Amino acid sequence: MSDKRKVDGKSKDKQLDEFRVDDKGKKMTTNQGLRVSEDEFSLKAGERGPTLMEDFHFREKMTHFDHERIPERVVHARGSAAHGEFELYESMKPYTKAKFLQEPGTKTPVFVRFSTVAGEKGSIDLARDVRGFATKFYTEEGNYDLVGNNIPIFFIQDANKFPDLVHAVKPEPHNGIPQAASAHDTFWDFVANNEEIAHMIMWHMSDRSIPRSFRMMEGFGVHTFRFVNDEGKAFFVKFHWKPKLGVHSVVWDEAQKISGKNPDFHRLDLYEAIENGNYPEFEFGVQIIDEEDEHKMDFDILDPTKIWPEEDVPVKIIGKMTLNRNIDNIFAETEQVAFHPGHVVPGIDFTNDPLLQGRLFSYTDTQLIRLGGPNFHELPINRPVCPFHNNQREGYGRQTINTGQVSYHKNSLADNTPTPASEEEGGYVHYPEKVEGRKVRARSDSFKDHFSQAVLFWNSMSDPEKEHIKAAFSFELGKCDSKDVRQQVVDMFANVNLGMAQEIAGNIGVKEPTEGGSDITKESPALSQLNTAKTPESRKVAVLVKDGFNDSEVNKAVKGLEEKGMEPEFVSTKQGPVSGANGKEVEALHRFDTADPVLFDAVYVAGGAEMDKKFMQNAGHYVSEAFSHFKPIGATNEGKQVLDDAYTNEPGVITEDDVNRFVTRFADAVSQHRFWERETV
Ligand code: HDE
Repeated sequence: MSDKRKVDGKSKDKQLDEFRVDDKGKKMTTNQGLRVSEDEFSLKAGERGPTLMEDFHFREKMTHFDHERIPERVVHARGSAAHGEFELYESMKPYTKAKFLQEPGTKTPVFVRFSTVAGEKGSIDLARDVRGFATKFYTEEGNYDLVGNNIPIFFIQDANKFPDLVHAVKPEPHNGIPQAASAHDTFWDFVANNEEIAHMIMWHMSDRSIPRSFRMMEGFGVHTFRFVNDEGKAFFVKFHWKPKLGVHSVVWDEAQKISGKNPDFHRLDLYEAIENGNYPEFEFGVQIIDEEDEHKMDFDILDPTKIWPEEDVPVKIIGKMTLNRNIDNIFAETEQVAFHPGHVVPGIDFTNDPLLQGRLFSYTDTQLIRLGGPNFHELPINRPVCPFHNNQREGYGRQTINTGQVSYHKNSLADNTPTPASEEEGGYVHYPEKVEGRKVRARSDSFKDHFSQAVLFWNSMSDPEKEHIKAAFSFELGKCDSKDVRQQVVDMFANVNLGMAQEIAGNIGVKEPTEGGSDITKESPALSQLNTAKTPESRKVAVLVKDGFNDSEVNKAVKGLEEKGMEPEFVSTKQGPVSGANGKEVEALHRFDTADPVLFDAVYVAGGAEMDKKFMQNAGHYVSEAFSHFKPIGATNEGKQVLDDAYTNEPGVITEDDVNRFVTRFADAVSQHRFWERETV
């Protein structure tokens, strides 16, 4: 086995190949390889008699089934994953000796698992929640895991509080309600009693927590880490993933409807994008602060509730990750993958962020219960692509057959092997940071400012984003039974913005706070999603079509949309062929009732001469729903009859008979993502 493991760093796929099994066309056997003659009926004493203990096939099959479940992750249980590769643009040699960050052009295989946090494994994708963004780099020096989120900060400052936070957000223990939702008393009670959470809650109430797609969200390492170069010099570093498609979100009403219409919306979006060759791409960025400048910011850089504003510390883009292969098996890969912030390589090190320090314990601990023992590194998805040798032995499910008599160090019988490697030979040496202090259970004074960056975040939002934040607070608190909790939260957030808190108070039936506000005026434009990348690529367009449609024009329009990178899909009253006026057919992939406007980015009403009442009603619903979610709407030919006067001249509504002009204008509208102007209309 050790030889087979010696594949180079680019061959994770080849390595996984050794474990892939295609059962199609094969004879059925037991797990012992014995051919099975009958798989429908158990072995009985007489056709109507009892089943016999002797039936080893039944026993094996049923036992395996009975043991199919493993404990789901205590957080981030709901996940969707893909394979890909990371390519370095720019050498990081001046800052880190990590081998995969030295030579521009170096490619490293990766496996990425996206997740929600609070919901159980089978819960909805569109919950208002933080998204996990965990990346395993299979480097030549061992696996490096960047276990991040789509929000750059965290709820708490010290790992000791993590179980409390998670207990508060999970379904309440007395009745198990609500699933995958923070809109309930215990979560907001925790918020009101833990002010360090203020900044994170602003992000949680923003559009960031209802992403349009995993492909359209940023990723962040959250903590401050260390880069260490080959001269032993260290730098503070924060990690970023920037999606090439920009950062985009859905609206809350839409999110709730998607949860019913397609609870697997994000999982399917990721899967389909990769199947269709729309490979998700994320650029990798680093923010670097010299060690000497550790105390130069107006906050403590070890505090995980703080960002380093990009305008103050620019994000240097150093590479790109492309997700280009779907998983083969969700259990073997997505479920069994084991991430750990402590999986590092030489040149990447930790800081004393007390949240990070606690995570360094928790992740291995959780894998032991989840994956049933200490050998989870041997599972195909977790194996490094470089060889691994040590004196660890035995344990549940051990696969490696270590040969030889010796399993200890130091030894003379095996000539002291396996031998620790020196730093020059690639041995990991912890950064020799000087630390001294008294043992205390305390929060550093430098961690006590909980509101400045919450204000910075609020100041940086555009008007529509501010409206969404107020609406989200009002929704979430509106679901809390305890008026006292609602009041406490509103009073707390008056520290961020008095007007915001007063408006929320007015919505949720509690007293308007009279004191609060902040004189901080600083903004960070990078925080607003309105300043993100915009493209029509890979956007899904519902093309509403009916028999008798203008086939030459509509086909040209649809082809034009495809050429601009969009994914048009025909929707009609019936699935199957729809005939154009000149006899050309298109295939309706969906009926109105098997799809829904919330599952598309835009609606194009092509219509047709044979539009009947059913078509008009359903198409009218598509248009009004898309309109109320601020989506682009287009209509040509007969389709224009579906759009009544209410839509004329509204932003993002395009009616146009010239096909070329229609395609250009519609593509531009789709790239805008949403027309928030309508919200204020
Ligand atoms: Fe996690 N976290 N976490 N977390 N976390 C887990 O590990 C934990 C934190 C994150 O797709 C668990 O394997 C503690 C921050 C992701 O498999 C567990 C603390 C960030 C994933 C755990 C944190 C994360 C996890 C559950 C506070 C962003 C999913 C199952 C100190 C930087 C990884 C597992 C995947 C999963 C513990 C806080 C991200 C229990 C104790 C901050 C993306 O070990």
